Amino acid sequence: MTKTNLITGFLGSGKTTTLRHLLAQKPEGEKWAVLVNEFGEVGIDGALLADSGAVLKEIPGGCMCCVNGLPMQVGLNMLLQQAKPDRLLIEPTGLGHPKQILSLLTSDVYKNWLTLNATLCLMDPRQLSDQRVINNENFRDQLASADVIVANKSDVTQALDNQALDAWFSQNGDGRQLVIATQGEIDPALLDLPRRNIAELPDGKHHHSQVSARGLAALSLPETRRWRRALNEADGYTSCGWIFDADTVFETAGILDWVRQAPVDRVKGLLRIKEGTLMVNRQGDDLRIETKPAAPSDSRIELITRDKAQWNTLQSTLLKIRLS
Ligand SMILES: Nc1nc2c(ncn2[C@@H]2O[C@H](COP(=O)(O)OP(=O)(O)O)[C@@H](O)[C@H]2O)c(=O)[nH]1
Ligand SMILES: [Mg+2]
Repeated sequence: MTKTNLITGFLGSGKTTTLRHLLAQKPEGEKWAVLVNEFGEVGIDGALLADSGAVLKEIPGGCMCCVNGLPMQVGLNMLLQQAKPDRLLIEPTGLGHPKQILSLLTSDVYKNWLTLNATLCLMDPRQLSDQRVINNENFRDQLASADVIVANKSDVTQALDNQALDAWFSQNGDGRQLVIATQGEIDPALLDLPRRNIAELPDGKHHHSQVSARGLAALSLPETRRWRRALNEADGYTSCGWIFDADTVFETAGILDWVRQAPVDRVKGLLRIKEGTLMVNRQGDDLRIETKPAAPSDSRIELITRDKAQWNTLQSTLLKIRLS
């Protein structure tokens, strides 16, 4: 039986950061697997987790519980049957539907394969002051279906955010454990906590568009052999991602400015620069930059926003930042 946890949380709350911390604590000799589902079509979290020593399966492009749960079931079956991991950590998209995922994981199909332990939900307490986030159904469902709430980013939260967290938790805590964390540095022992009996959640609206405008915009452009773009739209959010071929190199200062200034909620990317690989991960003003000397096998960057974005304007600036 594979001990399994869902690691949920809204866009940019720190799920992947937490996974990286947990994977770094993996006991020698144990086999861990990670199933990561991203809202964007392009898939970047996998690359951020690639050096972790875990067996990794990515499902990009929307919510893994949708389309009858098939993409998730295929990915999950492959991981459980081929890798037979001791532990499985699942990161759904920040816009995912935890109820549907939990019901799949607790269904008969998996009862001989996995033991579902506590669901951990990451949150950025600053989001409690953002009406559009707290009214978002996915945000609310994720917190409601969690067994442990992890208030992350304690290095950047202010007194007001902590008051908002206290107020929220006294109303919604419901006897659950609250963990305060920075950079997702939580105790791996939390993974062994059992799942609580959670109240039935109301069925969330489940309005994911089934047809995304995959690459349509790029088709008319003569340069498509060097890059393509893909859009996804669901639950009021849109993502736009670009993949460039292995020979494309970006100018470092220019791409960093573009990442900082793009008027969107979320930016994730893995890009070839002269010095090797640049990894960028931005939520609001939180920006993490990492570099590696080796060049990546392609360059990819993804933006997510709930407001209308000028994808074509952003794209033409992005294309100009290429050195080759
Ligand atoms: N300041 C600060 N930034 C954080 C913390 N945890 C994560 N981040 C940053 O928040 C952004 C989103 O993190 P990520 O783990 O990718 O979020 P995910 O979308 O939930 O997987 C990245 O820029 C992280 O470096 C934290 O505790 N403090
Ligand atoms: Mg992530």
